Amino acid sequence: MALTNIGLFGRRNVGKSSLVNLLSGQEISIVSSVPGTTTDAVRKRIELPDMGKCLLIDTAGIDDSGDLGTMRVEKSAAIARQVDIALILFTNNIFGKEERELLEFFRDEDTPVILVHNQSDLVPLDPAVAVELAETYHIDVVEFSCKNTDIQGSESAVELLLAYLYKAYLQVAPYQQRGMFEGLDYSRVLLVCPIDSEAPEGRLILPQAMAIRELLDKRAIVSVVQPDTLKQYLETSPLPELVVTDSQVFSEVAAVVPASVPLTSFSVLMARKSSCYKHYLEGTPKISNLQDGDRILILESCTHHSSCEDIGRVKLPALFRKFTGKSLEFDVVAGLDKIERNISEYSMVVQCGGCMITSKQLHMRLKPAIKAGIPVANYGMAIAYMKGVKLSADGIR
Ligand SMILES: Nc1nc2c(ncn2[C@@H]2O[C@H](COP(=O)(O)OP(=O)(O)OP(=O)(O)O)[C@@H](O)[C@H]2O)c(=O)[nH]1
Ligand SMILES: [Mg+2]
Repeated sequence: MALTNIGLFGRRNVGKSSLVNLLSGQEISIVSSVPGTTTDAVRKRIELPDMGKCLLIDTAGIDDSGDLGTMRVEKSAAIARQVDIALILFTNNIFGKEERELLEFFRDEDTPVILVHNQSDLVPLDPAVAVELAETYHIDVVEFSCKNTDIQGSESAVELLLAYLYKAYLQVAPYQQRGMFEGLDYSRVLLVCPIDSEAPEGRLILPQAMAIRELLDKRAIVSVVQPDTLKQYLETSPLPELVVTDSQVFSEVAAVVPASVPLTSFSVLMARKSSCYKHYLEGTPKISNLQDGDRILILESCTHHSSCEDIGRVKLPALFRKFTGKSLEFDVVAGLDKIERNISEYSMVVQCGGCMITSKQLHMRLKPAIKAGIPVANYGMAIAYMKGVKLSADGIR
């Protein structure tokens, strides 16, 4: 199960850093009575009961002012977009404009929120405030104190908070990524990684590095070759149980690897990880139904990787046009940029591997298309389909 990102938000001095320290059992974040103590976000990996690995993200106050303060507020807003679960802390029964805007933002993003009235040892939660929030937003408030965690009587406030966190976690669990090789039990795997002019200097790209790491974790034996040494490898070494290739050389590799050996690509494995995989499986064959004048949206989630950029802007559109023989229009939207056109103007949406965004971000990105019944595909699956590589429901040839 992947890491669950839990963000703590609220005004300055409400006790965000104190709560991070309390949950992690360590003095991770600096706590002080000076408002604006936390400037840059502080991240701490912890294990929470039943939820496994979580990343706590302590943020700067949402009410900070001045030039630097505004930058901090913007930084907190950027983090708000990345979290799976949000805690909004408030004190003194003040749940004002900032908190309401934040709460509504999370609602729009389908991010579960837990409201925490902190410092309740100083000023207890006013039942009228709790009722108003319950009526307006259908949300409970946890009465909490970092200083006196027995505030809830027999049930400690920490236990109550953990119970709320677990409830929120169950809501986001369906988005959580699976491993690239989850459900695939191969102990000898060959990876085909082209090192061409588009490869980054001195390192492997993320899906390749992730695959190697995951296979090593599974105690599999991993071999790595370039496309031009693949033949030599197959002639001189025992046959691998699975071959994983870069999508761009899918057909070349498929021609050389014996039909008896299961074959897939890094981007298909990335697609398998995602909660959208079943939509990709359904959507990809719809490429064959595209008509002249159809418009296709390409969602490219990293902004810095030149080889992805080239695939999304040049290679994929060329492949679509060649395969369908139709005149098609393409829009590329990079990063988490806004999609300008109405989603209903598109006949298909093609998502990149999504290795640079969280599974929830990917899910949210594709949700409007899925809701509107527009076929969605992923780079690797679309490429395999158009290159004539037939994949099973498990993503394997
Ligand atoms: N009495 C009481 N004091 C608390 C509680 N939680 C935090 N504090 C105190 O409140 C002050 C602010 O706590 P922080 O954890 O630094 O607050 P913060 O929200 O991280 O503040 P910024 O980083 O400035 O945004 C510190 O003096 C804490 O010791 C609480 O539940 N009760
Ligand atoms: Mg702080």
